[in-house]
Amino acid sequence: MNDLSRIPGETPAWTTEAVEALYALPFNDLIYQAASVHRAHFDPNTVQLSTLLSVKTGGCSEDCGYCAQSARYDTGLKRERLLAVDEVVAAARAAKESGATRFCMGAAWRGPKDQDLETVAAMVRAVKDLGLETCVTLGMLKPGQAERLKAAGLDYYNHNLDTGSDYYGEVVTTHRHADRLDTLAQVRAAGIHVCCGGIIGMGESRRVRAQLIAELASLDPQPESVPINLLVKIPGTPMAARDDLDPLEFVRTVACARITMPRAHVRLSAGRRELGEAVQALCFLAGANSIFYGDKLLTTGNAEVEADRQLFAKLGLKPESTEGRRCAGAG
Ligand code: SAM
Ligand code: DTB
Ligand code: SF4
Repeated sequence: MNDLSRIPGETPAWTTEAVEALYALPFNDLIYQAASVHRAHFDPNTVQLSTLLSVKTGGCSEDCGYCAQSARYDTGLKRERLLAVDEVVAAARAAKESGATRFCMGAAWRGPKDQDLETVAAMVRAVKDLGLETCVTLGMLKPGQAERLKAAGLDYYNHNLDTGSDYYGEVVTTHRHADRLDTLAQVRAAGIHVCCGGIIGMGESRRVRAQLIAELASLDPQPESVPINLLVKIPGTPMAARDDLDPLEFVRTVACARITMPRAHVRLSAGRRELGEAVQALCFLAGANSIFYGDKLLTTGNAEVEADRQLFAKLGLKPESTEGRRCAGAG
């Protein structure tokens, strides 16, 4: 089941039970196994840097129970129109100067209207022209839209499974887990790399976390990027008062993602600042090799760039260059 020689297209499905068995290992054994898989596929001291920008903020029709941007909850967030292309280019240029290699543009939509997609396609072209990898997350796609994004030069589409399929209905009711799979299939068919992960700490059981990892690892081909988000509790949302997750359970989740998806970039995403330096260091040991980098996520704060530089110096980590990765041949 954890044969390191698996090749894309021949991925055996991971079962929830098999991932639960990983979670149940003694912590040191789990981390050792994850670190070994990490070293077999990547330079363990290199971390890929992606910077986020919300290009259309707030007012979303969907009811995702964790989200600051749903119009259904009073989160105090100010709605904003779709940004202009030059505003996005300025932010992307700054991200590149800080050392990011990928620029991820997020929109608070159920899915894009064709007219808005044209503007996003222009953003993708312009960001790509700066020499950055491009990523967008726009919600559910309709037939033909993924092809238009691909033609604009899109490298990655982020669309998370978010939680195990058994728990999905507890988190969102305005779309279904199957809708997420449908958009992911369209992204793949258009030849765009898949960025797909989830959120933990939403009150789900360990079994649900194991199901999420198994369902991500069973996507065929597996996602090239896997963001692991820790719930950021947004006042006004139904999840504002969820209990804190044990940080070691977050580390275990990272390790399970690394073991089951050996070639993926596993990204420490939302909630990273709240983990603190020592837990982040454990996550890097457990196989995380990507972060969201920049002082802001979409609507909430992220670890400060200066703090990340100091952490990298303390741990001897270096940022990944796009060139280095091409040589390594990983996504
Ligand atoms: N509307 C699009 C969608 O739902 O795919 C794109 C934007 S949405 C904000 C992107 C992802 O951010 C979500 O799928 C979720 O995994 C993550 N996210 C959003 N709010 C979060 C929160 N409060 N805590 C942790 N992760 C969050
Ligand atoms: C992902 O998995 N996490 C990012 C990105 N993909 C789009 C978003 C995190 C959002 C955190 C809450 C906020 O800032 O609104
Ligand atoms: Fe938030 Fe995306 Fe859900 Fe809209 S679809 S509420 S932006 S997570």
